Amino acid sequence: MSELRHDWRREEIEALLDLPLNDLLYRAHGVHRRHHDPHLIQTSSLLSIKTGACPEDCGYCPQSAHHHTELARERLLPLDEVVAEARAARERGATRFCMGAAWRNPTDTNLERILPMIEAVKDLGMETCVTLGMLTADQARRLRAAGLDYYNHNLDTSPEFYGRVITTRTYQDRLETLEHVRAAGLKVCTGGILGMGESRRDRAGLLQQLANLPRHPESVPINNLVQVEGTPLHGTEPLDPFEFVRTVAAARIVMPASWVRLSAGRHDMSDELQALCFFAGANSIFYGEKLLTTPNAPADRDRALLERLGLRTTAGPGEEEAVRRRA
Ligand code: SAM
Ligand code: DTB
Ligand code: SF4
Repeated sequence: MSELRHDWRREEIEALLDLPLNDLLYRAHGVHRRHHDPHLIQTSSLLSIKTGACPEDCGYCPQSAHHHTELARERLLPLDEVVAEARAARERGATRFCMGAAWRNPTDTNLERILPMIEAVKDLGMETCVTLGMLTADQARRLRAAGLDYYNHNLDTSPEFYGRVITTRTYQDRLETLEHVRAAGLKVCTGGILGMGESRRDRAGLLQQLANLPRHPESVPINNLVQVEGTPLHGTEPLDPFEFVRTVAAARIVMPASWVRLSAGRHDMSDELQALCFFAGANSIFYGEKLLTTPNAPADRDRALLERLGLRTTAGPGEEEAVRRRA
């Protein structure tokens, strides 16, 4: 469809973010309805399969070995524990299971242990997603061969602001991992974090990078910074919630067919703010009591919220594909 563009100029996206809120919401919701069923929300559950002691220095992250947080580190979980968690998530109604590891990149030995996890979760009839850090082209192909559906690797912010948040790997490193993921035939999940002290121009820069990838990511997580004591970004001035909504709306406009996920930060968002984000085009959430290491919105609160808003969750990968085909 002609609305799918890959030549967004930063100024155009800034102009969207600058619109009066009602104009921006009206436009985003129109795009949303042309490409998606506006009553459907996709649900993913997260599990940290290897926690803490990460060599990277991401300023937002409680798992970095560079920061002094309360977090207890954990080795890679055994296969049976992972499968038990996936089964529990399926019983709660999640259709995708995302496994995250606090690595700079997996070694080939690490990867050998991840492949059976992917196969076992697939056998439960769930979609699979992993986020393991940087990947080589060959590692991406091996993950695909094991049946992996999605790889999550975030650009996090604009190229200019990036160096203020992370120094141990470059923006280009991240783009290269995304290329390997795409080339292997995996679906791409990539987005960013808002509320790190970045400017509106930085938020436009992040969206520009995402939308101008050779193909739009299938899934775009928009996280609101979860401030954890001991991390360098703890104490950052919180983002105006309307600025968060604006960014979700602009993401919907520049990536019309992607699933935009209202990701970290929902725990502290009001029901009304979340409803506004769904109107602006968010149609996916993390579901379950925990993100990787921090609390998520409780599942019963989410169920009640979706019901109050007349929203329903996707029944599984089949329905998500059908929706995508209509896009
Ligand atoms: N270590 C791997 C990596 O960074 O690629 C995978 C796990 S990492 C925790 C996955 C993503 O979680 C990060 O890219 C970041 O966008 C998000 N994240 C981490 N800490 C966060 C926080 N405190 N608030 C919001 N998002 C966060
Ligand atoms: C993403 O964009 N957000 C998720 C997932 N991808 C892996 C992670 C959020 C982590 C929030 C902080 C924590 O719980 O450790
Ligand atoms: Fe490590 Fe990922 Fe956290 Fe960065 S975001 S410190 S790479 S776990």
